[in-house]
Amino acid sequence: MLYFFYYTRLIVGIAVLVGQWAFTHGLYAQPADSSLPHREASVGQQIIISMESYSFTPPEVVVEAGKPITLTLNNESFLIPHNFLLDDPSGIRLVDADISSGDTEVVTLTLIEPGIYPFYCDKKLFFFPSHREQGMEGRLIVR
Ligand SMILES: [Cu+2]
Repeated sequence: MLYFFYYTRLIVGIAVLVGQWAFTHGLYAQPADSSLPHREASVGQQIIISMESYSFTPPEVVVEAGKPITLTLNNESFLIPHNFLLDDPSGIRLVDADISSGDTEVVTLTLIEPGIYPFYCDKKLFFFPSHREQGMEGRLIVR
């Protein structure tokens, strides 16, 4: 399978903050049909995912195959580190990003193959269940 992906790491940069501001103020292009059930952007596929204890919001994201995707991952938990692990449909790890409490990471990638790509956080404290086992998982649906 042919995957083209690259990984950009920004440490709570001003660019991210400006990007979030622009997103929340509607400066990015919106899909023509706003009744779509999933968060989709027609240009650049800008997706913001909040990481909480223990969930991702939104837990399901639909994107288009072959077009760049920018994932802005915000760890909104207090004192709890999370990670964002994205696998392809066959289980090959594509993204492994550690995100400290209060931090933001931006990941850019392009997924060529349609399918369901699970994402989750596998952090775990001592004998407690992993964050994924506590519900911290979601899926990226590539069409
Ligand atoms: Cu976690």
